[in-house]
Amino acid sequence: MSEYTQNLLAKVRAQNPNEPEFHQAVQEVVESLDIVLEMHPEYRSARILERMVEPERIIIFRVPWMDDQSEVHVNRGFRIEMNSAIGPYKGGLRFHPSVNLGILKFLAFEQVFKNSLTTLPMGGGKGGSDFDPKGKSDSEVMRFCQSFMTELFRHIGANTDVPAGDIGVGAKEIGYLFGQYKRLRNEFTGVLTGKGLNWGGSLIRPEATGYGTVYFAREMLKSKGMDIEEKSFAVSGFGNVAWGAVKKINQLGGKVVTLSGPDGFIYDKDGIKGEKIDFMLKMRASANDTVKDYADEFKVEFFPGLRPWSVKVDVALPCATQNEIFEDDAKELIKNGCVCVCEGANMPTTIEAYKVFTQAGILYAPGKASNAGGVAVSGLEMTQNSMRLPWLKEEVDERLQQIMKKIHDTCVSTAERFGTPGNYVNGANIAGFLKVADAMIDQGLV
Ligand code: NDP
Ligand code: 2IT
Repeated sequence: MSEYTQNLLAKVRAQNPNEPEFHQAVQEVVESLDIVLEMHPEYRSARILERMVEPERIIIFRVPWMDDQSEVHVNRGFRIEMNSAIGPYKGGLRFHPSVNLGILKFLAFEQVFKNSLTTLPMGGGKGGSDFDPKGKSDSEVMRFCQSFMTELFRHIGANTDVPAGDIGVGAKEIGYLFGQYKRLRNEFTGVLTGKGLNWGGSLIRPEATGYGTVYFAREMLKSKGMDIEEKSFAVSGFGNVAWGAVKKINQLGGKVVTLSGPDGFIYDKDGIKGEKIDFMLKMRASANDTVKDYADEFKVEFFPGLRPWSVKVDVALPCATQNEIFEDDAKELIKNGCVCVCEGANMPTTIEAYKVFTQAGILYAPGKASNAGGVAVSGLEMTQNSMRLPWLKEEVDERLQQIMKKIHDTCVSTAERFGTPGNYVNGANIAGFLKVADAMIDQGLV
């Protein structure tokens, strides 16, 4: 790392204490950018990076709500409006007890680069709450969402900031949030994406992140003369992203043998297919949050407290959460012959682990490139809302495939142009950066 980026990173650490995930996300990006800053000192003198690590605006608010026993609870709500150089802030909302400022800043920072890669006009943002949806009744979730939106509505809008789902926020929560926004503003606009299909949502949005990740993996494999057919996959998580990925892998002839949850992982040697994929939806909706339910239902092996990276597979798709592949996991995957790691989750691989992958020369794609299909179809949902015209499933899917291929090819060509062929991390970081940086320069001191 150059002295300039070392200093920048030291400053980020000092000014944002107790935010290790944010430091990690910034480090991964600035390590890739040294070469760009060397070739283009104008980015340095315009202090583009210094500006990009500082959110344009952070909103933190109180979310009081009442449970079914009339007990009052107070959670903390957040929205990080990170960068609007290329479009309105865009990014999901996460409801999970682990949510804090640092985690949402890392997610918002990643989102800026990801959204830039999609080729669509979207800035970057992220939000959420430390609310734990686990075990809550529908009416409790509704009251929480209404209270959350009662503050958030004044900060967002179809041309300002467009939230969507993430961990703990799916179609149900988006519905409650949208209903409250509509009441408060008295307008029906595309202020959220991931909406219900009969009230402005886009076909394929629920599947988009998982599908997109698999389309991306297909391109990676193709670049080495390989195919998804007959390949075995380890998938982690069992939420929205994992579900879409498992569906698409099956459609393309691959076999998924693992899923994981906070309680451990399951190994299904016959493959997760057919009704077993539908069971994933039931597990997610049950608010139980245990993947062991799958092992009980289909009589397969369950490994409590472990992650699925010790299983022998061709491809690994981490789809649960940040920092779930550590250095030892990475070594284990490579030892077992894994040829490709493609991230469905955001930053699931630690910096030490991703260095193991790049040194071993296997195919490795960072989430900001490979999981961009979710936000890309969110962007297409915004387009359809603006036109007031829904597209057919085939049309959305075709565009998603084109976008994922374009992101893949951009990563490859950019990595090559900057002297690190095959390095998708550099390709994604540099290509994502250049578009936003140039827009910031065009717009003056913003
Ligand atoms: P879901 O809430 O649908 O599922 C998340 C899954 O991961 C749940 O099973 C959850 O269980 C599990 N999980 C969370 N933390 C852990 C943990 N520490 N160990 C093991 N499992 C865990 O979320 P999504 O599928 O939407 O999101 C998954 C990942 O994909 C996240 O990193 C998200 O940021 C990313 N992503 C999501 C997109 C989307 O459109 N939804 C788009 C792009 C990326 P539990 O709740 O009990 O912890
Ligand atoms: O991490 C992500 O890209 C998302 N959670 C989806 C964001 C969106 O606006 O669809």
